[in-house]
This record gives sequence, structure tokens and C-alpha cells, in this order.
Amino acid sequence: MDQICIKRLEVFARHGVLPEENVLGQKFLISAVLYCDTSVAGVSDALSDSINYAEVSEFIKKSTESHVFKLLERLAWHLAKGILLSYPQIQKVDLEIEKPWAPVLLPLETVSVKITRQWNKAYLSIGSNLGDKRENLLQAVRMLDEDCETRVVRQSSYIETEPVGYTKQDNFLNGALEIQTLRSAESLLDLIGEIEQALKRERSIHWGPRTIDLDIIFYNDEIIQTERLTIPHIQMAGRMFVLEPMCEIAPYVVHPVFGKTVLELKKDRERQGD
Ligand code: A4P
Ligand code: MG
Repeated sequence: MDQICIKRLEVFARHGVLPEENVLGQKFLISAVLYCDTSVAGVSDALSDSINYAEVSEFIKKSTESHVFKLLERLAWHLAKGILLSYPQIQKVDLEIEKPWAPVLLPLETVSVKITRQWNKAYLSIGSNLGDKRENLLQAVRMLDEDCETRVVRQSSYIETEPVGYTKQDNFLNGALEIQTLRSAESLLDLIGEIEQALKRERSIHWGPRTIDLDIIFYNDEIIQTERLTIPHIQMAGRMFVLEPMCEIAPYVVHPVFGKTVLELKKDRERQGD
């Protein structure tokens, strides 16, 4: 992807762990690589089709001056998030903050923190079989969208499905969502948990009735295996209630483990039958 670069913008500000740093202030040098598509501006020659680096530089300066953080890590995330939220054309940002006058009491040129943050694309499956099912799904989608680090980009239609697993329960209403999020996969799982809790989901029977169930199906094309998370979702390829709505919004997205598209997985599942 194309890059617009800001190198070592000098800002005087008061970030630091020592109280003196928060009072006296010092010099920070901030560099940013803004990843965006410049092809339209390359033809039109219009600033409105690109990112105004003067504006972004001013944004970085004001934002750095108007806060006091202890850690460069905190300032870096604050700036990266601010840039990604304020400029929708920017997909990804590398940010480096140097502190040449850091009170280390050793002869070094500079210390710095460098981070990369981006909009991540994730797919979620969503289901409900208790209470007002449609309203539960709509409410969960609203709550995802209200999270300032997350946007719901596409939604499938909602389909009625028979319960799989524990079958002595009402039919489900299922769907799939494409979202963009600045959250890590773990942090997205936290958000899902908060939404499930707010909608009064109780975990009594495994695979049992629930007002809302949100699962992460894909997170970019990453394969993640931690104590709390398995991505792609471990059961997705065997579940028609996931594959069908996913097929509506992402038929050609490739499962990073099986190397097959969602459409191919659905056809495989259809061939296998129940
Ligand atoms: N976890 C690990 N990986 C993930 C992931 N990719 N996304 C962990 C979300 N969570 C993930 O999940 C239990 C734990 O899995 C989480 O705490 C998280 O750390 P849960 O949602 O609390 O439990 P669950 O939903 O009962 O289990 P699971 O395995 O998510 O079941 P499913 O696959 O959601 O099945 N029939 C129809 N027709 N429609 C349905 O929607 N849903 C289920 C539940 C059963 N039958 C159904 C439907
Ligand atoms: Mg679940």
C-alpha cells in the first residue's frame, strides 16, 4: 500500500514517569507512516482525494501537547487511534516516538517506542433463541457499532435454524457480520463478552438456549490459538447456521487453515449432510 510519511516532527510536551518531566516538559520527535491508497490523487491532483499531511502533523502536535501520559506506549496508542479514527482513508499507521532528552543519565542518542496499528477485518456469527430473537440480534449489532473502536460494515439477513447440539430448545435466529475494528482479537472477545452480559446471557447449558451468542469466525487471515481463543472458530466448517449467513456476505473469503473458501466449505457440508 502507498505511504505518506511524516518524519521526526518536533513537539514540546510533558509525558514521562518522573513528576519533573510532567512539569518541565521536554522534546519529542514523532514519525508516522500513513498507509493509504493515493492512486485517485495521483490522477486528480486534488488534495481532497488524499491525506493532508499538514493537517495530520497539526493533529499529532495538538494531541501530544494537550495530554500528559507516563508512558510513550500510551501516547503512541493514543495518537495511532486518533489518526485511524479521524482519517477513514488511512488503513494502517506506523508510529515512532523518540525522546532524545529522556532522563536516563547515560550517553545515548535517543530512546523510542514504535508501534503499528491498523483497521482489522473480522467476521462474527450471531445467534439468539430466547426472548425477542430479532430484537436481541439488532441490539447486539447496535452495541458493536457503538463501540468507538469498531464499525459494523456488512450484515447478512437473519435466518431461522433448527438447534444443533442440544436439540430440546427453540429454533435459533442466526446471522453473520463483517466488522472493522482497532481491537486485538482478545480485546474483541472482551467486547463480545460485555455485550453478551448486557443482554443477560446466562451460561447454564452448554450449547443451550441463549438470548445472544457472538462468536469470532475469522480475524483478518490470522490463525490464533490461546487459552481463551481459537480463530478461525473451531466449529465453523461443520455448522450450516454459520456457513449459510457467512456465504451471503463473504463467499470467497478463504479459511486460513483449510485453504478453502466459505462457499467451498458450505458445499462440502451440504455433501456430508447431517
Ligand atoms: N472461544 C474460543 N474461541 C472463540 C471464538 N473464536 N469466538 C471461547 C468466541 N469465543 C471463543 O464460548 C465459550 C468460550 O469459547 C468463550 O468464553 C471463549 O473464551 P461461549 O460462547 O460462552 O459458549 P458456547 O456458545 O456455548 O460455546 P461455543 O463453542 O461458542 O458454541 P457455539 O458454536 O456458539 O454453539 N444451533 C443453531 N441452530 N444456532 C446456533 O446459533 N449455537 C450453539 C452454540 C449450539 N447450537 C446452535 C447454535
Ligand atoms: Mg459461542
